[in-house]
Amino acid sequence: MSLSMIKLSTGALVAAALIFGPIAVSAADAPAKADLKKHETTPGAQYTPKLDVLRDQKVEQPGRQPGVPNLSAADFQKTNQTYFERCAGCHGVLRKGATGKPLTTKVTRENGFEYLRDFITYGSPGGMPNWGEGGGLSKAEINNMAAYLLMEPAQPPEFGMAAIEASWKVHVPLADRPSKQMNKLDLDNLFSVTLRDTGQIALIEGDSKKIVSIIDTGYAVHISRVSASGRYLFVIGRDAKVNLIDMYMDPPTSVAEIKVGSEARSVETSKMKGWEDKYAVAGAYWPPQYVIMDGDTLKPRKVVSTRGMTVDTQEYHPEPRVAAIVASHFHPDFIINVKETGKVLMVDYSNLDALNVTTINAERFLHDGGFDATGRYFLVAANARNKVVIIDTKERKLVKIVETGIKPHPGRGANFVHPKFGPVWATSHLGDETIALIGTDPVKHPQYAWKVVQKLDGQGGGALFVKTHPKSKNFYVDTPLNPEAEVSSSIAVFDLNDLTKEYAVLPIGEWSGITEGVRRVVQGEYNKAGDEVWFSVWNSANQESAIVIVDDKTRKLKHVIRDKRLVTPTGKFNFYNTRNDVY
Ligand code: DHE
Repeated sequence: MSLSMIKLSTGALVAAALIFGPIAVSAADAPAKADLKKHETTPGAQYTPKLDVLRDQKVEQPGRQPGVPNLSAADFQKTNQTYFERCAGCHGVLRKGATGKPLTTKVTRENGFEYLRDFITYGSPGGMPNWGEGGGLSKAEINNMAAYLLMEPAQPPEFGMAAIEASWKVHVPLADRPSKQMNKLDLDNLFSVTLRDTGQIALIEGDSKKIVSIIDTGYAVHISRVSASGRYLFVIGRDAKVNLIDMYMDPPTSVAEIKVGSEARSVETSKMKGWEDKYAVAGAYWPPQYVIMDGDTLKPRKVVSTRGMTVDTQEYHPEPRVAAIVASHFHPDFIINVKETGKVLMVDYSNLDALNVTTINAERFLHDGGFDATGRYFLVAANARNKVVIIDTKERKLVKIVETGIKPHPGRGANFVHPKFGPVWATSHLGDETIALIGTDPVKHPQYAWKVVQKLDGQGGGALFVKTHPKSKNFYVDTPLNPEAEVSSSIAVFDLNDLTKEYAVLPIGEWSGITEGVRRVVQGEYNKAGDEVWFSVWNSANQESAIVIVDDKTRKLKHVIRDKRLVTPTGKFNFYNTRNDVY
């Protein structure tokens, strides 16, 4: 029995042995020390969800149980915040495990307080950071966390239809909206730019490169999508707030908003012929659910839980998060990727009262993806499984699951015609320097279809997004999470005419003219014509950021947008390319 003394709440020393009962751990049982350097510099480790919105929700403290420690109400809420922010991304809100191990009380109580404390302090070579040794948690915080993990998990509130409806606001009713475009903007060549840390988007004109409007949206806004007609822009924040922006108004205005949960990342709108602009859908991380809404008002129609069995072990998972969502061009389907259970749901929205869902068993940890050039096949990364899943959206079936590299992260991927292998779709990787090209033409190039036909070597790991355009002969790969400053602030560009040639490096960070900060260069996005490509130079909120525009033909600097309103620009969504799935 351990006799160590631990501080469970400010000023209170408690004998661990008295509280926890039989916890026998000797120093020799403590886990091996993590290689802190390795963890800090592993880009994949920096790229796990942080439930920083959920963090601020009050949760109910579990009642006392014999043999289990208690924390003061203040320490419990504070520790819960830390858990949601730093641990839940890997271990799950309800601690059932995701990419990290389960931390259910069955597991934690078996291991005991001291083991947990040491594990949190020192981490493990398996990927657990060492929070105690320069990892940002004090001894008292670690003790509280070890005690917290011995308690039953705290469950944040659900967010059902009553809460969703209560959050729904129509700022401009349909009757008060114009029937035609009232502004002079070239809507097709406009960009919606995420201003991550101000919870806003900037609308930037493609031709003049001028910021025409800054619109308040959700907290730590994540992505934008454009309705099939091009009239409506949908923006989702990490706080699960969806804003509907009417681009016909002068100026474009947020005409409705809604919250679909407490934490979310994805939104999409119906694109099937005959269903254009009819519905929108948003997927939540917490609670695990998706919500179908009217496309012109966001009136919530249907909320559906994604809780269920995992594809592999077929065990119940209580919090499978909704990752990427795309809209089918072949059926009135939303294609909804459920992360922790590894299922792709093809949700037929043609009859919301008898929802027909084709559930495709894919692979766990689905994250992001996009269509092939024909729009028929959808390729999505199961990043923690190093695989890409291919779905035939016409036949509503799984085509193949292929291994690509360590932690594929394609964004929506990039499509081009390879001189030897025909049409391919590309993904970069968070965990290695390779870019995998997958053949996508089963008709004219069946021998290459759904295989990794070639791997290119890029600048390094920490890549998030690849980009090209049907009219371009360039293929760009970013590396914003690479630990080397030179690599994270530049872009590799390959020549599609000759992929045996070494890539060229464009020093985008330097071109921005900004000298402060890490200047991470992230997410290339083409203009409508496909003759220029825009990159974000992403600094922290109190530093200057910029957008650097490259002339695609010459690969030379064309323009830099520097403006004090451009705070933490990350994703950029060209209206034409986004609504037509051009990438
Ligand atoms: Fe993203 C897309 C989730 C961190 C910028 N991001 C997506 C999608 C998901 C997702 C599920 C796909 C949406 C879709 O297609 O419907 N992102 C997450 C996370 O869980 C994660 C890892 C951590 C978190 O807590 O949010 C995360 N993402 C980031 C960033 O740190 C990035 C680089 C900067 C930012 O703005 O926060 C970032 N994510 C993006 C961008 C896209 C995206 C720009 C859309 C890319 C595209 O071209 O479609």
